[in-house]
Amino acid sequence: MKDMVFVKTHDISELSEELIGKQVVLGGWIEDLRKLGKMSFITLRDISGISQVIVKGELNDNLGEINRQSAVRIKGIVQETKARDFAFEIKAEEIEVLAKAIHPLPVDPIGRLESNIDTRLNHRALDMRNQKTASIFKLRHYVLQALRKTLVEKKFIEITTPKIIGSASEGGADLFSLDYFGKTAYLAQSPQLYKEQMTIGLERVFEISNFYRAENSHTGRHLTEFTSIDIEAAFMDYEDVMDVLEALVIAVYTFTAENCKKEQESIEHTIEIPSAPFERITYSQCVEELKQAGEKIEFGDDLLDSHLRIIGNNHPGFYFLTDWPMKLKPFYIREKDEDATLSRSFDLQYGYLELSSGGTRLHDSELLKARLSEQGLDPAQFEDHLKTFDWGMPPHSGWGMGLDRLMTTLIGIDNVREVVLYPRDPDRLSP
Ligand code: AMO
Repeated sequence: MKDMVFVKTHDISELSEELIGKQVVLGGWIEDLRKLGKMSFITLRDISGISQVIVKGELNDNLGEINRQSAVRIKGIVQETKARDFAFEIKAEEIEVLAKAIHPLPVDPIGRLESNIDTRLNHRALDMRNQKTASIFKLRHYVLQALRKTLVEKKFIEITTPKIIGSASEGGADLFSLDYFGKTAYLAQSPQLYKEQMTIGLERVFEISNFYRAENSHTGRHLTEFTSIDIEAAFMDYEDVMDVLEALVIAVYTFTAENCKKEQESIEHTIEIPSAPFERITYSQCVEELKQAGEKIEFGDDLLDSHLRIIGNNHPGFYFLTDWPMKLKPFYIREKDEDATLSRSFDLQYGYLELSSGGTRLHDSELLKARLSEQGLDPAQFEDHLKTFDWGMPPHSGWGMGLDRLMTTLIGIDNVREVVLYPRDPDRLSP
């Protein structure tokens, strides 16, 4: 027979008119408990909502002390309520404490006592009982759904590439290394080489996975482990994959704006659907704007955070920054036919924040070998990758977008740690 502690007949959100007078068994956590002499009022929460439970008579006399946030199972009859905050209430018949919560808890899940982000991250599982935090992760779940649905509709095939690799995918810097049975292995920085290879058979692929960067950055937008959404598509140029990216961002915003009303209320932020097309500004235009703003910058210089803040102020919201100088781009990016100093590449920006970068790739193995050498990389290290270019490599393009960063734009906050369950940064390796 099934152990009764696992039996729950309804989620709180499933309580309805039809259930009035009927018995239900609910399971959840005690958010509030008020004893008023002959009667007690319990506020019970589960993932779907909250309900009021009335405890009377002998059950009330024997109720004893139950700490708030203890896990309980409550059997009772559904009835109408006069309480303003609830649609129904439960007249309790049985209350079973399944697991006690200590008092006081290290963070207050109701959020009445605010905790700083480090304290919340140190007790992340408990933080998830805070409705604001839970709503952020429900939104992340809906974002993932919208991403997958939209990419599948555009005929992209989902792949999973290795995270333990034998040589760098993005060049030498920022690699975590590990001992792999006496050899040195690395944690993948991106699926770059694998996703490109997959275009020779699957044409259009995408991956949503965690990747690793040994960057000693202490900002609100850098993590050492981040979630990346990557695509790669045969027979598409960079402008085509920019269109895919723009449509995807709009799909994510539209889906969550329309389907996540409760979550938006809970985080006190309204999702505004951006309008398309996103502005497209070239790197050269950017340099001109910066010069006009009095910055000392020349063509070929990388854009610093301070530069991007100026450009972001001039162009709030989403915009593409295109046609970067070749010398600022990784080895796999192709140059423009009409000007070899420029690349077929782009970043998607949200104000000062870089959300994505991508471009058209070199698909000729000789050119790719030459490029690797030019950038001081050893083609021998890329032998496994280079040989696939002799098997009928189609012209192709793609991009990678940081999911964590995208989430921050969606919910209007500026620290990626808020949208990652257990963030990893140079100072944080646990929990
Ligand atoms: P890039 O290195 O620009 O490009 O990374 C793509 C996007 O990934 C996110 N990102 C990060 N997010 C949080 N913390 C980090 N440390 C971090 N590093 C990167 C950013 C960034 O825009 N292979 C190419 C993409 C491609 O051309 O397909 C690449 O990895 O949002």
